[in-house]
Amino acid sequence: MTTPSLQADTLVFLPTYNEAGTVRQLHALIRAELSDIDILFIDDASPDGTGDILEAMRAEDSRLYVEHRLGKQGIGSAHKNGIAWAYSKGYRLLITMDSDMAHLPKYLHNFIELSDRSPVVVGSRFKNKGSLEDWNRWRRILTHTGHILTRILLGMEYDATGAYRAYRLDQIPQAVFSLIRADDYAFFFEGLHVLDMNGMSVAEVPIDLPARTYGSSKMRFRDIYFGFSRLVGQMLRARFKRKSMTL
Ligand SMILES: Nc1nc2c(ncn2[C@@H]2O[C@H](COP(=O)(O)OP(=O)(O)O)[C@@H](O)[C@H]2O)c(=O)[nH]1
Ligand SMILES: [Mg+2]
Repeated sequence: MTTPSLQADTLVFLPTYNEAGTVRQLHALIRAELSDIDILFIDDASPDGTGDILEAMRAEDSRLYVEHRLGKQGIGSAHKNGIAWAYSKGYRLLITMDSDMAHLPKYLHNFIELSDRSPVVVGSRFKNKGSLEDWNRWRRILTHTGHILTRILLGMEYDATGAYRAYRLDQIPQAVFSLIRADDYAFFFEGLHVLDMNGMSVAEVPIDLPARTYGSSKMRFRDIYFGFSRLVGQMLRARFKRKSMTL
C-alpha cells in the first residue's frame, strides 16, 4: 500500500508540446489512480491549442495547475521549471511523466511505493521482456542504443533516458538539480548521472509502453546528434571535472 501522507504531498508534473489529443484522457486516468495529489502541466505555447484545453481542464479540477511559457524552450528546461516549482511549493514527492500517453498512470502507485525507500525512482523499459514490443523498429533501436551508451559511458545500469520518474524532494538538496546543464533530452541522463554521483540511490519500476503510442516524437535527428555529443561530454565531465557535478 502507498503511504497516504506521502501521497498528500505529491505533485505529478507533465510538460506539453502539441498534446491536444491526449491531455484530457491522460488527466482523467491520473485522477482515477490518485485523487489526493496535485498535478502541474507546463505548456510551451503549443501551436495545436493544448494550452487552451489545459485551461478548460483547470476550471474543472481545483488541484490542477497550468503554467504557460512563451515558446518551445526544450523538454529539459520544462522539467527544470517543474522541479523548481515543486520545491517552491514544498512538495515532498515529485513524479514526472510524458503527456503523450507513453507513460501509463497505472504505474503511479509503484513509483510512490518505491519512493518510501529510495530518493530517486525511474521507470525502466528494460526490466520486462517485450516492453517495447509495440514500438516501431527505429524507436526501439534508439532506445536500446541510448541504454547501452549510458551504461558504457556513464556507468549507469538504470534506464537513464526516460522521463517517468519520482524524486523525493525532501531528501534531495535542491542545489543538486542546479548542477544539471542540459535543457533538451540530455537532461534525463545528465540529471540521473548527477543525482547518482551525489549519492542518491536509484530504484526502478518496470514499465511497459502501451500498445498504441499516441502523438509523434518531438525528437529530431539533431537531438540525437546533440544527445550523443552531450553523452560523451558528460563522460569527460565526470572524469575531469568531477567537482562541477557534486555539491
Ligand atoms: N513544455 C515542453 N514540453 C515538451 C517539449 N518537448 C517535448 N515536450 C513534451 O515532453 C514529452 C516527451 O516528448 P516526446 O516528443 O514524446 O519525447 P519522446 O517520446 O521521448 O521522443 C511530451 O509530453 C511532449 O509533449 C518542450 O520543448 N516543451
Ligand atoms: Mg513520446
